[in-house]
Amino acid sequence: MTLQNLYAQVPSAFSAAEIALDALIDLDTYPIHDIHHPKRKVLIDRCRQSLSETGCAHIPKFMQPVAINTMRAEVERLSTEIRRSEDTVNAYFSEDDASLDATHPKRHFMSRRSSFINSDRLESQSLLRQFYDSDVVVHFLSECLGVAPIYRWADPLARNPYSVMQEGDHFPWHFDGNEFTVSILVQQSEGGGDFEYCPNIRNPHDENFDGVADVLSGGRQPVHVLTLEPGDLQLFKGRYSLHSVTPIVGKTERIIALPTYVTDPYAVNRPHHSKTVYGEALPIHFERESVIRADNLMD
Ligand SMILES: O=C(O)CCC(=O)C(=O)O
Ligand SMILES: [Fe+2]
Repeated sequence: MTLQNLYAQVPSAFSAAEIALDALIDLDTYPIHDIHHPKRKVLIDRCRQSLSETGCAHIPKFMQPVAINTMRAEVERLSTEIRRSEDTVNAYFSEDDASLDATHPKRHFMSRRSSFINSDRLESQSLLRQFYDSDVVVHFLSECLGVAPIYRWADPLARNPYSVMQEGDHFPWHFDGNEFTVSILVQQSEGGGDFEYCPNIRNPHDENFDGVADVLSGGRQPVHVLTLEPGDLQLFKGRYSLHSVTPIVGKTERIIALPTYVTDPYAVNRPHHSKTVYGEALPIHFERESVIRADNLMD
C-alpha cells in the first residue's frame, strides 16, 4: 500500500486526538481537553504541587466507570496472553556485580512474582491504547509534570501494559527504566496490593546508594503508601522514586493499566530488564542496549 493510500484510510496523528475522550475520562470534573477551562488550571497546579512534594499526583475517579469495565473485559479476553514471571531481582533490574561490596544495593536481590499483558498484545480497539494515543492526554501530563516535551515510550512491551497481579504476587523495591508512569487502577485486590514509594530518593546527580540500601533493609522513614480506587489515576516519577507493590491478598486479581512516558523517545529497557519483567527481550532491546541514558542513572 502506498503512503498516500494509507493516509486516506487511517486518521492522521492530528485527528487521533479526536477519539471520544469523554467516553474514557470524566471531562466534566476534569476538562483536560479545554485548555482555557479554570478547572483544568486548578487541576494542573494541584498535580504539580503534589509531584514536587511527593513525586506523585493522584486524581480520584479520573476515568469513566464504563471505561474501567471495558478495560476489565479486555483483560479477561486477553487472559491467555498474561506473561507470568518469577525471579529474584535487584532494584535496578541488573545482573549481579561481584566487583561491588556485598552490602551495595545493586547486590541486594529480592524475590518477585508478577504478571503483565505486554503492550504489543493489546487489542486493536483497546481503550488503553486509545488513552495512550491521545495527544490531549500527553499534553495534559506534560503540563502536570512541568516537563516538555515528553514522548510515548518506544519500548514495544513496556509502553502501556496491564499488570495483573494474583494472590501472593508482589513487586519488590525498584526503579523504572522510563521516567514517568500513569497508573489507572482497573480492579482492586481484596487485600494488599498497596503502592509504596520513596519520593525522589535519587536524582540524575546522586544515586543515593546509602538511602536506597536503608529502605532495602527495611527502613520505613522515607516510605509513603498510596491506596487507589478503581478509576483513579496516579502520575508518578518512577525513575527517581524507589517503589514497590505489597503482596496481593485474596483471590481477586489486582489489575492496573500502566501507560508510560519518557523524555528520550529512542531508548528502551535493557534486554535483562525486559526479560525479567516482561518475560522476553525483542530485537529492539538488543539493538538499543548500548544507548546511553540521558540521565546516567543506573538501571
Ligand atoms: O502496579 C503498580 O502499581 C506499579 C507497577 C510497577 O511499578 C512497574 O510495573 O514498574
Ligand atoms: Fe515500577
